Amino acid sequence: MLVIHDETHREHAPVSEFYRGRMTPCFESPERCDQIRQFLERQGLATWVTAQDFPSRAIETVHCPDYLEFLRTIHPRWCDHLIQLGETVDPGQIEIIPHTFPTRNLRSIRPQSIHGQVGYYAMDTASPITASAWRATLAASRGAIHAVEWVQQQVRTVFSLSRPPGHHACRDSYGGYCFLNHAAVAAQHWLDRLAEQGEPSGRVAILDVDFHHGNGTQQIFYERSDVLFVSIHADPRQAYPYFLGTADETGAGEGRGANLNIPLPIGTTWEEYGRVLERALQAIHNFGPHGLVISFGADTHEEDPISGFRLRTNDFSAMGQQIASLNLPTVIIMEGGYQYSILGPTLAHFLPPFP
Ligand code: OKP
Ligand code: ZN
Repeated sequence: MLVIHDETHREHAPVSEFYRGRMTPCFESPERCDQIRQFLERQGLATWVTAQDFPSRAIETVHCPDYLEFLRTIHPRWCDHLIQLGETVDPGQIEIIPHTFPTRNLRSIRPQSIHGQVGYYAMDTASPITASAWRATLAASRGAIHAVEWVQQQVRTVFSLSRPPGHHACRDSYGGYCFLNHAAVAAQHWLDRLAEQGEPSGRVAILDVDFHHGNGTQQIFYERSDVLFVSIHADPRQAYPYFLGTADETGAGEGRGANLNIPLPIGTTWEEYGRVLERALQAIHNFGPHGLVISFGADTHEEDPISGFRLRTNDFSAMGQQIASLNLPTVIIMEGGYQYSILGPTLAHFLPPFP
């Protein structure tokens, strides 16, 4: 398996997140990628490639300019603000967490205050912005773009091993540890390349098998017919992101019918999961896409500390086999998975069925 990986992610190492009413160690840490990298290396399962910079407009297409400007500049501006207040600041130690949000009884007024700006673009308090969050996130999106470049060559499947994850990031909001939506960037870049190659009516399917609903990916493509979004995830009545991901969200406008949510109850095992995966794959097959992007989360594993499905390590072989039988050029993007010890073995079961 060709695996794209860039060490830049290590610089983004949030110390704590606001969770269950207190500051707790951040689940989304560099150790996640390190574990997978070491395991795949030891098993001889990966050919490593460093993410390179390709000319692409995909990030600017799926995200809003003001949001990108915010992500790029907020950390230094926040530090300057603290310095002006007379504080001694070590930027490497500063993690930004919002506290006030424009919820439905307020208005989304363009904020002037730096606190207002953070709340304006955030969806939760569990996604600290570190000094290197932007650099790491950008490297991860670069990996997704580079992965598409490879599947445009002779390579059938490419895995972009990156963090922070991306599927909760919307056109102009961040949350769930996600800042840029790498799966959306990959799909967009793929369509752009198809258009360049004389295929203006290209289609890409995104299959999201992370435990959490990929609300960002859904939002970005909700009104578009060129990207099918299919997600199997924990019922939002029971799990994050709580406010999106029900089965009746099927797309709007041009995108009507191009969004498929399959929510499952906490406690779901492979028996049921495998059945609904068949349904998901049938929908993708019917869509007839040129390529497939997988948002892969290892947090459906029974040992994940913040999730609630009951998949076992072996089940990921079956999952890989089922998806690989679609026989499509495939880009796999790393999303969640927080039980560090099972991440390597889980990927080592999921990846090999792909050609
Ligand atoms: C990111 B990805 C609620 C705590 C909030 C957010 C989880 C983000 C998961 N239980 N934590 O989809 O794995
Ligand atoms: Zn997740």
